[in-house]
Amino acid sequence: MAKSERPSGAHPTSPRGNQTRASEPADPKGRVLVADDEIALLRVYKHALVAAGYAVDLANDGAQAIELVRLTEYDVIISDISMPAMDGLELLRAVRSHDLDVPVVLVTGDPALATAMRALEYGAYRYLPKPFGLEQLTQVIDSAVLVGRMAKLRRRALEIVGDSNKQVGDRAGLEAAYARASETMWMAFQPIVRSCSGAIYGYEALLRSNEATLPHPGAFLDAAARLGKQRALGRAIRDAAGEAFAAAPADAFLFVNLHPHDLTDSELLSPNAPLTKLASRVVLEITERAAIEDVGDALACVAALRKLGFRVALDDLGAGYAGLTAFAQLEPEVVKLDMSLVRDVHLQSTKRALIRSMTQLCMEMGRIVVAEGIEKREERDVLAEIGCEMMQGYLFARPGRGFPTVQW
Ligand code: G
Ligand code: MN
Repeated sequence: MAKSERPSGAHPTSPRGNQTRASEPADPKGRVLVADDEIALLRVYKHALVAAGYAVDLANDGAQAIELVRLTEYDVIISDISMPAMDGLELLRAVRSHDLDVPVVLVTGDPALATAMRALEYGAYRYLPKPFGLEQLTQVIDSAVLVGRMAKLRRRALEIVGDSNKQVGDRAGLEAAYARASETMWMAFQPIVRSCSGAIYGYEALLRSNEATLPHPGAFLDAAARLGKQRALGRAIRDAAGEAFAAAPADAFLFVNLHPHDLTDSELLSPNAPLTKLASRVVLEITERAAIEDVGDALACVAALRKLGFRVALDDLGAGYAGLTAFAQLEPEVVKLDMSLVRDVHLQSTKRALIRSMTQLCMEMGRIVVAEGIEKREERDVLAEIGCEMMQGYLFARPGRGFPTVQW
């Protein structure tokens, strides 16, 4: 149902009653929802806002407010901070799971710096300590309406231009999006094949979710980092990958991406973790994009992982800024060449020469080379001729549910 089609029974009866529609301006400047547990105050707000040209809905607690937000698109929401059952900050968070942009103005009779800061951190548009003049209120609402409209336009522009990293506005919106992403998270698997035969060597587990505002794993992981939930997400990924892999072909390896951050999580070494139980079949990918030097005892941790039976791959080689320190320190059993190196390798002789040298060096050191992101037959043929042992990319199979079959 479209938000503007409100069923007639949906309005709370008290305190708004049936006179609401009658006293609304004919062509309102916008629609405002006011939530406050003091009914007398609600009437005052309403009177002032209707006089200023707004259509106004009232709610005398958070639950009623959320009910209305579900059915109606508001231009601004005003809420008292202290209300029984659901306070203004909780209301703000609940609002963000329905509307990422609507400005929320929080008012309070008990201004405390800590609450004010939390209100702003969670994306309240303004924090108004009582008492304030009605003129001040209408000024704040006038500007909030414009800001809210701008936010909606900006989101539409982002959808067109496609910078999907920046779609979730404030912290409350980010939390709501992150919660939805976590609920719908699943692991895709992409085959890694042997260059000589196309036989399966292993599968890389790749994070996926059905949350539209965090449309790729990078956005999901960034959201976790911004919310301080990196460690929890890392665990969820490893557990989900380990559990899903129970259904994989018997002799395949499982490749799992780790953030250097995950190396400091004691759970990583837990004998009871689903992944630890599979350790001898697991290759942990550590990216060259993030600086491993920043993680205090990363090397001790990698040594402990090897004791448990894990192998290590250096991921995204060629895409990092970090020189070869990670390569030297990690002593990876597997090296994954970044797709930026692989792309058009048949057309660019410098790339070809570089990959040839890297591959030869790896072979001399007994490391396995996986070329990532292969999309074209010409790339595959050149890489096979150079001697890359393993390959991965859309040309063979896209990441997908279960264990996708290979086109060879
Ligand atoms: O950083 P890492 O190498 O783990 O990232 C792998 C990412 O690359 C995944 O998100 C996966 O979906 C994507 N990917 C895998 N194969 C291809 C490919 O052939 N082309 C492109 N463009 N992306 C790929
Ligand atoms: Mn990877």
